[in-house]
Amino acid sequence: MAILVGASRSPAPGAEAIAAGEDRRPNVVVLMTDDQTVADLDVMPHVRRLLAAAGVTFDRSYVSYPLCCPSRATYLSGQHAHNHHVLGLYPPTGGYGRFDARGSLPVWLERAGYHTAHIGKYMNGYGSETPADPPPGWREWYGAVGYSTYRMWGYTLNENGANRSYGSPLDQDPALYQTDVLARRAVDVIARRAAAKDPLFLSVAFLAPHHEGPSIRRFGGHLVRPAPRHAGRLAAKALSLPPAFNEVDVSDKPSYIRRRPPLDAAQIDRITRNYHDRQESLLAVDEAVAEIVGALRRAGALDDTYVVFTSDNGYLQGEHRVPSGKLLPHDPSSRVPLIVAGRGCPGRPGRGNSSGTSTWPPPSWSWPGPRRDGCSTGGRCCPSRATPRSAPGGYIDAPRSVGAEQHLPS
Ligand SMILES: [Ca+2]
Ligand SMILES: [Ca+2]
Repeated sequence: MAILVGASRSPAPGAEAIAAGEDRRPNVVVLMTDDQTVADLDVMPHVRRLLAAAGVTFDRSYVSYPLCCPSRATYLSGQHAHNHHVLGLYPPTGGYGRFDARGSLPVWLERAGYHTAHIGKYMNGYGSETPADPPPGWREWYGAVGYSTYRMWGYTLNENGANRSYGSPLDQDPALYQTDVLARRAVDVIARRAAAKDPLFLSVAFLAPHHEGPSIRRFGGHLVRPAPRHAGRLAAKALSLPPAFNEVDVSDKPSYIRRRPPLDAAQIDRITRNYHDRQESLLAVDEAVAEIVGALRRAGALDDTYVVFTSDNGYLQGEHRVPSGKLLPHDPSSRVPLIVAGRGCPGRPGRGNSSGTSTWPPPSWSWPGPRRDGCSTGGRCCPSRATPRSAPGGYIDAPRSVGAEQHLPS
């Protein structure tokens, strides 16, 4: 990331230029999906054409803790979980209430003069275990509230301090599909702010392809509902079968993999149906990306904007005999898409490594202004208060001890 921004043709302006009213710092738009794998990009032609082909694709981007809340806390703090202390999804060891948002990315960027806006999912427990108040640092806030986050219809957004509900869970009004509503809000923010004097930091967090809540799944029999216009679109698609799928020889794996029997036909059938649901839900995200890039272009701001596309964690779908889930350190769980498009990024399939959300914020964002408080992921300035056990035999016990046991793969 540092190389990309540093490669910009236009040098970052100095403090003198900003003081003189000539702020040419770039906009940054981060588009984050939830539980998306790298392989899922094959159903996202707009992402591939508008972002990957115009930017750099990091093909080995791994998150350090592949679970929503700890990974998003890392994205917002630049710290590993043993430093930001969000060790799971729920109190007392995890959740939004555990996160010290006073020292986080939007705070640093706002302090540096950025117009900051967040749309969509934030961190688990926001608005359920804590009040639904706009967190520090966000000048515009449209955060998904509590468990309603996990409904494509019938969800609530806290809009700059006031809760607003969209539809009802089982009434699938095409106009109120969550992904589309988030995209329209993003387009609105871009139209108002992308060409403004202050640079824009826009964070858009989509629920797709994460599963919806259990009652929704029971009602319709789908893991996650696509936009009505995409229902059934991928029903005939063959399941992806990477070499790790239903791994034959697991003698090289830790005990929690070795003790799993091979997947049976019923499990593979369920994995296939879930695979179709997840990828169909991503079709609306792909269209949202086209809308967002189009809005930047219309605003005349595309050349002054870095667009980042990534996911908070990946997902297992039969790899290493695990039918579904994340949290484990293995590749499809910990590996995420990471694409950066913008000024100075080569318009060709790039290659690079990244440590995923823990690279945030990129060190080069220190052009005059944003300052991270505290330590970085690699620094030694913050002693660890809680070091998760990471020995192969003990790994599976660490999530249990921090309240994430319900997210262990099934
Ligand atoms: Ca996630
Ligand atoms: Ca093996």
